[in-house]
Amino acid sequence: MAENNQKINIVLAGQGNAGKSAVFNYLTGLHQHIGNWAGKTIEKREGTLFYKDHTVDVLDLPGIYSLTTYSEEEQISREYIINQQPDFVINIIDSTNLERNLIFTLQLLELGSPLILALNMVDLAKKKGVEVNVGKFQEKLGVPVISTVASRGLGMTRLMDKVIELNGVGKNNHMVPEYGKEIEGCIAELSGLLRNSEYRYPVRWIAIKLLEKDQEITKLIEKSQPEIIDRSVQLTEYLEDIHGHDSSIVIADERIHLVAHIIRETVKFTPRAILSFNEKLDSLTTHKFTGYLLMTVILGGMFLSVFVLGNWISDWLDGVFSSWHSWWESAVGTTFASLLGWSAIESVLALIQIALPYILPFYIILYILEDWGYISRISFLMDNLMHKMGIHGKGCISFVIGFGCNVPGCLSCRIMESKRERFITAVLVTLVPCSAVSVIIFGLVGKYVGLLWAFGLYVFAMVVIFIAGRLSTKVVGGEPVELIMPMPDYKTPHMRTILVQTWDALKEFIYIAAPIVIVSGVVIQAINLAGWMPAISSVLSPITVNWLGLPAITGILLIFGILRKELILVMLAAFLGTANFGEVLTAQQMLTLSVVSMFYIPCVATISVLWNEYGWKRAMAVCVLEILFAIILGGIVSRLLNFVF
Ligand SMILES: Nc1nc2c(ncn2[C@@H]2O[C@H](COP(=O)(O)OP(=O)(O)OP(=O)(O)O)[C@@H](O)[C@H]2O)c(=O)[nH]1
Ligand SMILES: [Mg+2]
Repeated sequence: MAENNQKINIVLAGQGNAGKSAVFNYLTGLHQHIGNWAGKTIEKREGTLFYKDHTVDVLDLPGIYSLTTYSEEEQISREYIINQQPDFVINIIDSTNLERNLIFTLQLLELGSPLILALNMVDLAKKKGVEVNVGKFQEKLGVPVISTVASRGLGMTRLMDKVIELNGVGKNNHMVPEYGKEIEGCIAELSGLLRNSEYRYPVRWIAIKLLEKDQEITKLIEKSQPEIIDRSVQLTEYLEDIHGHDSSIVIADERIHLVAHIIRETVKFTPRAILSFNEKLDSLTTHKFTGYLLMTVILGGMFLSVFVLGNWISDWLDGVFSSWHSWWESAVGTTFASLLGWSAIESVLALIQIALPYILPFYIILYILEDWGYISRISFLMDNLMHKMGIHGKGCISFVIGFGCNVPGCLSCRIMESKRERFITAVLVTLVPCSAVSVIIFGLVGKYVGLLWAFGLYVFAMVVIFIAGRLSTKVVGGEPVELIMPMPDYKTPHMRTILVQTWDALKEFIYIAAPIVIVSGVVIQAINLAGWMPAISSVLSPITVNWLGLPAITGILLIFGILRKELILVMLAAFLGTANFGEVLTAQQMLTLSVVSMFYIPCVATISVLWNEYGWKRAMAVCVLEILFAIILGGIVSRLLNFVF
């Protein structure tokens, strides 16, 4: 066991997308989600590393992606830093974006945190012609600076060596950001008034926050020393009179100047006459004509490759598994127990044969697009359309993530600025066809009705989401918050990151889906063998058979589908003993079943996220509305299809 004095706590903090989770993953061997857009890390996550006789607890914080003083994420970081008093705060900085990143560094310096800077992404900075003089930089800020390339683990050993070298040495003599004369005068006066009080925060920092009109700090001081607030109000008015702006803007401006000054003294820019490949790509992919064209090609290509690859793997597996049933029967016989046993096996085989082949390529391609930086471009291109739905363009990021799985899709809505937009976006995300629904669309409609019909279903889902967005904005009211969205540079996708993340997604799929599938398969078979199936099916048949025109068995499948939507198809195959759905469903039924599966209810995992984030009343309201909507829509679609087939 490590001794107490060998335990070190470090916190990784920094702007969104700076590479905190990449550092965290490298140090701890854990797998926090990584991607090239700001706002991936939702909850703080802890991990431990053993290094040179030290136990180092590492904490990955959500990124800061707004420069306003009131951003929730900045509060999470500062609360954590002040309350937990970590031994070191490692400020991860994106070197390609120093202006933006250093503003947060100044705030950390003001907070008096024991700071070490990791100048990350120096590989990309170099390509952009940005070269930081690390020695000068270190001197200027008065804190140790290590250059790193977190995605490849470069500089991580030096970072940890620095932590260990400085452990117990005491605070370093860091720079105190200095503002203009008037502001310093105000800070000095407030600091004087605060001098004898006992707050957890440094006095100078509180003074600055009061001048910035930070709501939380103002409330805190108002409770015990309201006279200080009276004075700070006078001082902010005085600053606003001189500068003609809100005092928080005056201070933000000064920070920007300070950062510009630091950069001027420590960074060498070598302008390049020729645009890099990524820069050219950036203008092409965000152009008002080529941008949309490329988006259609990229997303179309994505779905096409998932379909082609998925079909190919699925057919190949079909051949592999085809003789297993007869083996089983000849080996174990056809007793009640053996039939149930086969149901369990059959369910898993169906899962592997029907779901996995589509989910695997889907995630690989999604993670490539994510790590490359394309997802932010999609939301940039879709910004106008998203505004028409009453939400900010970055909501589109949640939609794209939702294509993988609605759970992280709904969680990522936290990047939305207002509660109103958060909720609307989350509800709309539940309508996005996730990879489980895609299994149904590809494996059923794509394979047996035609690829164009499958594409049509995606377009149909988009139209439904758009209309639902417009309606919910009308119901909830309000306007989207105007906010500039950070657009990360393109990065060469990192293959290891992509494979590790795909494996994580698959692992979760296997660990969670497999047990559910086995239990559901056995239960359905037991119900069937007991002869109860007709009774249960007939309860639901007014909806399934009469209204939707589906076989009666789909009723029970739709109920089990709430657990996981791919179950609808997997259980159907297991129950029928064939994955050749063409024999048992008509094209019209396949399309109707897909439409209903797409919208009829979020799966339990998504419901629990909605419940957690927005309360049970809203979660239940969403479920009930979606069930009604899907049933009504399914019946209409089924009738309309009468004219086609
Ligand atoms: N080229 C290069 N890419 C990097 C480096 N560090 C991280 N990345 C990539 O940068 C992107 C962002 O990395 P993350 O670790 O997810 O960033 P984060 O700070 O945790 O982001 P949030 O959780 O959203 O705040 C990912 O695509 C990484 O693969 C680096 O040093 N060089
Ligand atoms: Mg992160």
